Amino acid sequence: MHISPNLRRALAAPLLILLSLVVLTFIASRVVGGRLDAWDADDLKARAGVYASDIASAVSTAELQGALSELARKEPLLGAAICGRDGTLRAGAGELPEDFSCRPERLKNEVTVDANDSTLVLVRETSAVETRRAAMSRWLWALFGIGALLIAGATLVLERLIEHSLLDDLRAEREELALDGQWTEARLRQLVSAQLKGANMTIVSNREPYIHTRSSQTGEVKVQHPASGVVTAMEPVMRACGGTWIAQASGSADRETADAKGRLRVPPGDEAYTLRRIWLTPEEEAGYYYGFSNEGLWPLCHLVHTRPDFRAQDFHKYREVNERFADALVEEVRVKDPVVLVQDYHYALLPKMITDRLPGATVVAFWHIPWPSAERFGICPWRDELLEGTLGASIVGFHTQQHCNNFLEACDRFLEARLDREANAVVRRGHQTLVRPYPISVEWPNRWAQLAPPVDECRKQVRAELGLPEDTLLGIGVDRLDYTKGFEERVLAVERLLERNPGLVGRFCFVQLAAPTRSVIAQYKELNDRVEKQVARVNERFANAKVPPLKLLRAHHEPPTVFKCYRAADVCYVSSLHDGMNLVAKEFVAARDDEQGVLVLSSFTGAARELTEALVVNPYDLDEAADALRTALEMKKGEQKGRMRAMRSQVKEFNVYRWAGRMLIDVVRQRRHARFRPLRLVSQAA
Ligand code: ADQ
Repeated sequence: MHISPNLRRALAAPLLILLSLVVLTFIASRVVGGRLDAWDADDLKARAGVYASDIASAVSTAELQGALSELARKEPLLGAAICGRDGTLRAGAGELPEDFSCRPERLKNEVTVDANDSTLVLVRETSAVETRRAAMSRWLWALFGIGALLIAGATLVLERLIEHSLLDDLRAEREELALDGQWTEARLRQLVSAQLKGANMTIVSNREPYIHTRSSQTGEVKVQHPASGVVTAMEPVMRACGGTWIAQASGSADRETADAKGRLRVPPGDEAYTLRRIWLTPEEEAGYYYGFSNEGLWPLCHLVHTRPDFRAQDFHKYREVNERFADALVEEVRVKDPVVLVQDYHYALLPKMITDRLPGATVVAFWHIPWPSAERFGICPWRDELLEGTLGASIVGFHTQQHCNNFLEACDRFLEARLDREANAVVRRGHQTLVRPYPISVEWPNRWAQLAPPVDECRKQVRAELGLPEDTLLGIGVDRLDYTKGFEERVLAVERLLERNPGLVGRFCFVQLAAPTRSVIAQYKELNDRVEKQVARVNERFANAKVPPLKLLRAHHEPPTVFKCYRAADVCYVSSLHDGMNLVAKEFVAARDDEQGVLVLSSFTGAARELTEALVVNPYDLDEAADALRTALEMKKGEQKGRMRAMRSQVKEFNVYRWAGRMLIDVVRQRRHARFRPLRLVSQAA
């Protein structure tokens, strides 16, 4: 008969218990039987003591015989005898066995009592004792048998229960740490509460998620959502996970809406986490933010032919501000081993500063912009310090594998560090940093898309608000006014489109929402002027009273307006010259639940690797870009639907919850490894 290993394992414990109880019962019946016998003999001996004195006082043989007969009659005896010290039989009564002898070596099983110069010998009737002994044995076997069965059964059940609950735990953990399936806000929240409970999730970023501003006209305080990819991605994650977000204060009413420490609960009206604001002095902001971050690191990391400016005083301010954020973080976290998500290039030094202060912290440093090649990175005078600071993290994340490779290459080239190519990690002074690609995304389902009016209404409203006829073909661009976003190339592509397709003049308008950004930096001011002039020139060249070729709306727009524009457009053009991911492309896809609209996407964005159904172009190649715009405007509805549907399923599956989930699963694993580090066995010298 074949018995499966599982069944064999399950039966082993109960069988062992059964076997042990059989042995125990056998020993118990022997011991208890012996004891019963001894008690019986002792009892008889005690009672015989009374007769022994009569026997001792008997003077005649008849008296002796009479006393013995009396004894044999009253007690359960076969017979009784009086033996002399010399081993002779002096008198006997009852039915003494034939082979009875008074010799002391033969008196083993009989009960003997001293009676003066003789010994009273009692030969017991053993059948009653035997019967009692057998009954006792039966009871014992029955009792132990029932007990054994009960214990074995209970063990079996208990074993199963424990196994099931362990399996359930393991299954739950495996499910929580698995990536497949749809990621939602609830699933992310569940992961955090089950695996990172009490880990005090804290985010540090430059941009704050909610800016309070007081209107100079009405005096009213308004909440603004900043135009920032970092905020777009991190805000839904924080809403799901809770915790604290530490960021630079930036609004005119920020101080009055926070407590004395700069804390407030957000989102307003639907409070889910704490925002801790930090106010920087104008000198700090000039050196850390405008100087080193945006005139040094930003152009260093983007291949856009803008020369980085490195000034020592800026770097010192950058270091000081990183220290200030590290101090604030220590103030905010209440545990020794928090999980800290450090966002972007403004805080390259922060991971090490945090782990110096809180060695138990798990720091993830996510770099939202590209990481340049080692050659390019090497021109930064503080490259070693930046790398060392970043390597204070347990995990360093980028959008693409290429950026990871560039980072690993820089560590290899500029630091004394070991690259673990198999684990994709850098090991320096015993500290391991994993380097991983985590392509960022947008929330799905997207709340702004859900709140927006139906597409037809959006089309009508936007055209009416822009003063355009209802049948105008509409192109849309949504960006911060940054030189990495390819504004000039976009305007030139529209110009080339109209040049090559004169029939579109008066029918097509490209609307650009451009949020002013970093306008104190010279290159940004110059870009602003150049774009303005170019737009004016193209509008003049293809002048049309009803439909100008370009509309530049230079302002920050709140998400409902941005999403209305996405839904109203026929084509969205993302022309970044170099971009980590570019969330505008993914937002456009998320906004189009009507499965219409075409995305023309620069191949120099991280998004182009995922959204392969977009019309992917080189934005420097104006002919290619113009052709793609024309193809988009002429594309049949069926093809639009096919492409949009494929992109929507990609963004739905790889949404921002999955992005955060992947990162946090790696955090859970890292923390587990840190807790159970392999033991280093050192051979002891004799
Ligand atoms: P950004 O450079 O800010 O992000 P992006 O990813 O496109 O670029 O995100 C921009 C966000 O700002 C979007 O949510 C968009 O809707 C919003 N926005 C843009 N213009 C706006 C306007 N005029 N008014 C209002 N809102 C506007 C950085 C990196 C990117 C990376 C993200 C996230 O540069 O490469 O994708 O972080 O990691």
